[in-house]
Amino acid sequence: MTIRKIKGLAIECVQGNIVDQPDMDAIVNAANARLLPGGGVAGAIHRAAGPGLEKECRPLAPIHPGEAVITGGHNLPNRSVIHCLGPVYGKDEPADTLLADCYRNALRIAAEHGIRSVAFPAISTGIFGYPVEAAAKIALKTVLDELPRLSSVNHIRFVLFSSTDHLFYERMLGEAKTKKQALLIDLDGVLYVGDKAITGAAEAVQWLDEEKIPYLFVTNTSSRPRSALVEKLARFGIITDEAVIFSPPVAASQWLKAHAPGPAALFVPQATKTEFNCLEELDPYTESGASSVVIGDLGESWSFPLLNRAFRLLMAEPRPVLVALGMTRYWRGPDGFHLDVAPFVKALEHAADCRAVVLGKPATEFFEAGLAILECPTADTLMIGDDIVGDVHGAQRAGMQGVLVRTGKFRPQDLDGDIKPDAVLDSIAELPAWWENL
Ligand code: AR6
Repeated sequence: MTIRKIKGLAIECVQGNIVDQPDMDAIVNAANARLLPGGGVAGAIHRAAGPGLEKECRPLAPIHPGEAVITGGHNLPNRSVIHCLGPVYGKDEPADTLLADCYRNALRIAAEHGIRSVAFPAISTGIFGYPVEAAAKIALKTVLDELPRLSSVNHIRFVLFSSTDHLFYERMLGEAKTKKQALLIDLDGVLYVGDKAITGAAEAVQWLDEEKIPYLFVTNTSSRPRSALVEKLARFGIITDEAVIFSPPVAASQWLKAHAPGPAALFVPQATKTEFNCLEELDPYTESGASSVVIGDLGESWSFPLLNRAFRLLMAEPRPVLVALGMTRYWRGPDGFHLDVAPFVKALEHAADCRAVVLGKPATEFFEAGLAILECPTADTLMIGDDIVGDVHGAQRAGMQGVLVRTGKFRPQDLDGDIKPDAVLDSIAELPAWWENL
């Protein structure tokens, strides 16, 4: 059995009987024009549903090739039956359009009725004589073309009677969708710079929502909690939710709970501490007894005594683990470049002779944790960011594609180095047009 997840829709094919799909809301009937019991699929469905189905069908008939109507499931385990009349091959023309109409109309009726899962037989490929390979390609293409309009429908199953047909569907489904299917999106520098939105960013995110393309905002920001980022994005017309934002504090608090329970010495801004609520915080004045020393972006709050306290904690026995909330070297604000987390972590690693666990970009583990939330295979995901190292190279090392935008911290010389982005866009506003041509 092959299941593909494409833009939030699960598409699968199974070998079996259409009347034996109890987990599906609706099954599709390869009907005849009068919606009567017949051979093949129609015969099986009417037999399993009982005479009530034929009675309900009577006033709905006749239907024409390409049309679809819906009835209840009667004695079937399914809520509904959608009846389609496929074209008779060599007679009803244009056969390909009429067959596509069957799938399109069935899916539109399903969406109108709030149906979530639909099982299709290979319409027209039995008594009506349509070559199964050509029919299969039309079926899959039509389903994919309908994706943006599927609303409630999130699961489609092709049910094939014969093993040969099933094998062909398996292969076709396996080869489908060469496009990338999901996105990780950096925030700062991609959607906004400082307090200024990037032109077209809100529209690009809205387009992702409309197209149902799964995405996760992946930021190395450790200077503010997700709640503040949600508010900030809302000011730019981007309505989102904390669950769609993945940041080093979130990854770090999960990791510390599992790997270094005990008092955490938090070198993060006060506002970000809420993300670590599940951990015990070490008293801010002690210089020993930490299980972990967590370094975030303290910006101008860094001072020698503060950095030195982190160093002393790291030197105390038993030695705590040093955790870096990302390894971003610098960021660009409206007034110019600012040191980020990495330089301070490097200083502490050097002085205390230890290696930090990096829970943020460009660490592969961080990208992988984000991908796990998206439930999308690595190879099907791309990362879009303004940092050639943290975003593009980090994503490429984790097995994704990395797309660079010429906004935020981008500098033309970024393109002269060894790291080659998979694509370079002037800004995220170009994303929809670029994606369509993938
Ligand atoms: N479950 C899944 N697939 C099936 C089943 C089943 N129970 N039975 C057959 N198939 P067909 P059509 C496969 O002939 O070509 C009827 O008599 C079958 O192997 O049911 O659209 C109607 O009354 C084939 O691959 O549908 C119409 O007059 C595919 O399903 C006419 O046949 C479709 O076969 C419709 O012809």
